[in-house]
Parts: sequence; structure tokens; C-alpha cells
Amino acid sequence: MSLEQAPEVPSVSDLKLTEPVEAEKPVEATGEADSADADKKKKKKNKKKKKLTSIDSLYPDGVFPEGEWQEYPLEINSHRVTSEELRYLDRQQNNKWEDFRKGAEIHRRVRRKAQSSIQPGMAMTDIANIIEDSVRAYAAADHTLKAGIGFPTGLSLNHVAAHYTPNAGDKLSLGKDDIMKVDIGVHVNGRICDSAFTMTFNDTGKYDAIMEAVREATNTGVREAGIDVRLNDIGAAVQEVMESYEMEENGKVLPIKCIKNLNGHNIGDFIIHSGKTVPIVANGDMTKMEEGETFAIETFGSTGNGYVLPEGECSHYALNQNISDLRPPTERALQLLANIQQHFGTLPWCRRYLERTGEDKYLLALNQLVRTGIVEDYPPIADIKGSYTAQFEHTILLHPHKKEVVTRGDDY
Ligand SMILES: [Co+2]
Repeated sequence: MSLEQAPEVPSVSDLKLTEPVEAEKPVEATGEADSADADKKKKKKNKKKKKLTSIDSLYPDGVFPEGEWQEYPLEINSHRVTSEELRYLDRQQNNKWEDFRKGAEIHRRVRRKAQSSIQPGMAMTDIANIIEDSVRAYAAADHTLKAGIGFPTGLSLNHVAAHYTPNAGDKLSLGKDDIMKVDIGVHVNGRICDSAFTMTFNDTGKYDAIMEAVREATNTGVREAGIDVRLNDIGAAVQEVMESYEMEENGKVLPIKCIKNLNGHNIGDFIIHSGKTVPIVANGDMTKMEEGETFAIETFGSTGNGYVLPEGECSHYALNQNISDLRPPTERALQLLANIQQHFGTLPWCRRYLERTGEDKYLLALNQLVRTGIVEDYPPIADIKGSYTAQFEHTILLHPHKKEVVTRGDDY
């Protein structure tokens, strides 16, 4: 990895200081850390520098936990679950499924750490670093394209629904009354696990209804999804559940709406949105899901208009897929493009990741790449000010015989 030279990024030994060790798991970050007293004692005997625990060392046989299995919802597919032929077919693709399961296990461990360590008052940059350093440590890859972060960590607050992550110099910190969408991407060989949850810290129960609405809506989308299912039908089912909820604030009843211009999507290798869109409202799309496809099923609820627009400084970017006939307008833009291709390929990235590769004073060239259509920018997207938005998301794998909710955990 060429990430070491980046200035504001904790070095490997810094990471050890911040890597909390959960008692019941063998996720030890051993080494020369000298923060906690208990750690100190343990590490006295252990002078030699040790690597952070990678997910591979926790599963040395290379077999990772399976997700939650669900049978396909349509009657015409009920034969699939017992078909030996289809199971055989499925095993042919086992490497791909294991890549997803490995990413999902990293995801579950990273988010468990996020859930136990994120507190109001923390800087958004620190929150992002906790999550991303943890992904990098578990993935332990020597190149960003082998395994690691699948897309920028979304930490969108309140009326901002998605695509906010701090840029360098960001002064925002998390407030006690904030509702934060934590969207984490982990990839292994380009198989991206895309899964998100929402965090709140207000203990008055204010957010209970919107949290339940979106959690249930996403679980409905996951349940309804399957081979031969029409995308419209998933949207309709999600909408019905979501809009059966309302929340109350200061005696006012706020209906919960689906954010109709946000949606799930199918996932391709190194491509987070690979063509099919899974609506969260009925939209008349008769396109069907197909065997072997992989989808991110995500739903967003809002107390605002149920519609998002770009708002605020952009942090998220990705290379466009068809750029062969496009020319960077300057030498500097060409050089930046080469660096982006080398480190991220078609995976989405943010400005902080670009800086880790050693880039400096790149904004002009970056904007040139955006203007020529070589790079796509994805600014934060928000409902109206004062509204609340929430999100839950899972990645599902449409095996020939059954559906696997690969990112399922005991948290959501
Ligand atoms: Co997604």
C-alpha cells in the first residue's frame, strides 16, 4: 500500500492505541500500545511488534460465516431450494460468495466497534477514522484494490440522507440529538458489501418510530426480493410498511415518508451501482431480479418532503465507467486520473482517500475531471432542513437455490 506517506493518517502503531479489544472475541490488537493500563501489563512481555489481527488470521481455513438464508418468495421458484443441480451450480461460484462473506464479516466487526465507540461530541473526522482504520486493519491488504474500503464512509446527519463524509479540515462534530446514517462499504476482490444503519443518542424515544419504520421497511425489501421478482413490487411493499409509521415531535405528528429518489441497486465487481435500481416506492418498473445477481437493498425514511437534493461541499467521487473517448484537459488532470485508476479503479472514493495516496493541491485537476465527465461527483443529498432521515441497508446474494442476506448481523 502506498498509504503510509499520508500526513494526517494514524500510523500502524497509532492504530493499536485506538483499537478497542472486545473481551469475548480474539480480536486482539497486540503490540506496543501504551494507552490502557491493562494493555500495558500484557504488552510488557510482548516487546516485539505484531501485526494487527486480520480477518484471514481469524479464519485460517478461508471459510467465512454465511449470512442469513431466506427462501425465494415466489411460488414458481419453490423448486429451487431442493434442487441438487442448482446447488452444484452454486458451488461453482464459491470463490465469489466467500469474498462477499469475508467482506460481510469484516463489516459486522467494524460496525460493532463503531456502535460501541461512537459518542456525541466526537469529531466526524475521528468517527470516520475509527471505522476506516478498522476496515483497513481487518482487510490487511497490500493494495486498496485487493480488499478494504468499498466506498467512502457515509456519516450523514439529520436531514442529510447520504453521501456526507468529512473532507480535510471539517470541523463538524456529532451532537447528542443527531440522527446519523452510518454507511460502510467493504470490498474483497471487488465484491462490495454495502450495508448501513442509523445511530441516535437521544434517550427520550423521539426517534424510535422512524428507526423502526426504516428497519422494518428494509427487512421487507430484503424479504420481497428474489429471482423473477419485479422491482416495482419491492418498492410497493417497502412503501406500504414505511408509510404506516409516524413520529411525534413536540406534540406534532410527522408522517414518515419514503425518500422516493433514493433506492437500492445491484452491485457489480468494483461497481457499486451496476444498472438496476430497486425503488422504495411503487414506480411501475417491471424489470425482474435474476439468478446470480447481487443487490444492496436500502430504504430511507424521512419526516420532510421525501425527496432529496444536493446540499453542501462534495466529498464523494467515482470514475465513470465509459471514459475511453474522454481526454483529461491538462497534464495534471491526466496524472491525477492515473493515480485514481491505480488506487481505486471504479470504486467510489473521497478526498481524504485521495490525500492518503500522496495527492496534494489536486482540487483544480479534480474539478476538470468532473467537468469533462471522466469523474462523477456525488455531493451530499438532503431533504428539507429540520427534517429527520434514517436508513438501513443490507447486501443480498441471489444464489440459484436460495437468497443469502450476507451482511445480516445480530444488530440489524
Ligand atoms: Co447502497
